[in-house]
Amino acid sequence: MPAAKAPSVVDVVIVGAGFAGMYMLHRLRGLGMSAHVFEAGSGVGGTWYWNRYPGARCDVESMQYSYSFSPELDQEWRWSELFASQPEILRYANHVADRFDLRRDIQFDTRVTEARFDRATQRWDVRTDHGDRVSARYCVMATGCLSTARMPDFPGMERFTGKTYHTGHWPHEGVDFTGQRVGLIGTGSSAIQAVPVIAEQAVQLTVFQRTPNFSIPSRNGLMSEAYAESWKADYPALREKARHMRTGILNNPNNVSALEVSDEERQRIYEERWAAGGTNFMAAFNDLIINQQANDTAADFVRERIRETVRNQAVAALLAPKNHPIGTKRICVDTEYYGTYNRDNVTLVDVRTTPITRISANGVRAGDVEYEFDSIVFATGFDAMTGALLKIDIEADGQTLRDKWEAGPRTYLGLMTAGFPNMFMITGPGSPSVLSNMMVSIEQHVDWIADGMAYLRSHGLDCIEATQAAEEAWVAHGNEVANGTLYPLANSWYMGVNIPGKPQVFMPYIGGVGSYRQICDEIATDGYRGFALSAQTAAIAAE
Ligand code: N01
Repeated sequence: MPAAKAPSVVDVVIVGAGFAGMYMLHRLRGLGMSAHVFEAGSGVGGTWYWNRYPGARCDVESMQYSYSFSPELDQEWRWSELFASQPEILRYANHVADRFDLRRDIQFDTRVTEARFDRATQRWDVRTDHGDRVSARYCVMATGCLSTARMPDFPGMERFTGKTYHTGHWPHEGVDFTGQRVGLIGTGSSAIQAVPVIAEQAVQLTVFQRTPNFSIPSRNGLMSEAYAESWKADYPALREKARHMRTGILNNPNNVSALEVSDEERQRIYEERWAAGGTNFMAAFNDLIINQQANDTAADFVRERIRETVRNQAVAALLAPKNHPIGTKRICVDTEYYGTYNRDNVTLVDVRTTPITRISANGVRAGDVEYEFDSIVFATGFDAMTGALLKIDIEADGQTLRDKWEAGPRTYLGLMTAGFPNMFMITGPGSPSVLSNMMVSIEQHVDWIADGMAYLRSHGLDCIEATQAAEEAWVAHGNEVANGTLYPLANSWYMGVNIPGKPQVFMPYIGGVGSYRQICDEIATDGYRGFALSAQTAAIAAE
């Protein structure tokens, strides 16, 4: 793979070559700006580069989980399944990198370690673990929301003599569990996809569950030519419509309360959505995430499906979530997850009643039982939304980002944080990001940032900074919207609860992708309201 070398001076440094970083580079080239991308992995694709666990696939339909910026790309690319698998999405990312000749400005296997803003020059000084040092006018953090894998700190981890894996750092050569006794810790989206596939290979699979999750069958299948064509025939209009949806997904929302219809009608609608599959289930009614009673009807429906599917009713009871409203922890999408517990070689261990006390040389100790394994899979999630950003030493005017966000992330629109001029975040905390179709949110942020840079240039300006007041108002608005929903009731990674010591604040913006886009557009049209814009010459004069 051709390795780009870092220039010493560049208009923009982009951190990360996932879908966000790749599109950012493409847009900046279109503006005639110089840009250099640093990427820790050896290839493009971000999340889809790292998360290679068995069963990994996207749970947004591929016709919608893809770039929309190029009508030619839209027409050329052909997905083989309704919900593409990780290898296919990674092939797509590589195709985009080749098609738009992106690699020549991407430096792989290089991690950004420091970024310091110099107020006098209004430039970022960016350094890497390979000794690169680049001076950049702008720094764009395309570091991903779920890119810092979280390993639990059970005592004895180092003593295990078998193999350990984290779903978010899966070996590129793959893992064959044939003939193995496998322990898997966690029951989030990654586990729910991996469990059915590992169960088919392993002699014995033991799943350690702390919190059961709601999962909807994907009903994935091969994508017919006719289905692909039905999208392609009207792609620009469908893409545009998706940009204004609440989640950035055309999910056929039913704008009716779950409490306004008869029991029979409600049941019929849930059954229809369940049979169709996927996250559209949560769009069955308009109040599922704001009204507990409405939410209970959906949760009860799914719990009933679990009882119907899982033969052993004691196991079914353990798998049925009780402590959070449906959808307030990320809804999962599966292929045969619950049915997998009917297999003789699969065991579920409830670690709430029998906590994992240590990892031993041979396996996992939970309660009084020592489980012996050849391999342990950690499907234990990520330090979400802030993890990757806070791993970098980011500093401006003597203040570090870690200090600034000590009590939780604070941003204006999830795009910038006050006190850190010319540093943008793509899908940062305070934006819809993880509550949306990431492709739609990524493109919206990249376009907004690129348009902003073009605006600055055309107005003889080169510095943009979120004001403290605008940030405070945005954080307050974000909290108010979140508190009007059921989301804060769940102990979720949205709230930072999965990381010991992490401040517990609701991190994404839940006002909806469509209305968020409108707010961002209005702010830009209004001369970037809430941002202080200036020119380097002005800064020097002020000094
Ligand atoms: O991680 P998670 P994930 N002892 O944090 C458990 C996206 N994604 O990798 O809930 C015992 O959801 C933890 O238990 P609890 C998607 O946005 C998308 O699965 O904290 N258990 C939980 O069950 C998703 O939400 C796709 O009680 C421990 C699990 O580990 C996000 O990524 C596919 C533990 C972690 O679940 C993260 O999903 C995959 C401990 N010490 C992921 N520590 C698609 O698009 C943690 N757990 C399809």
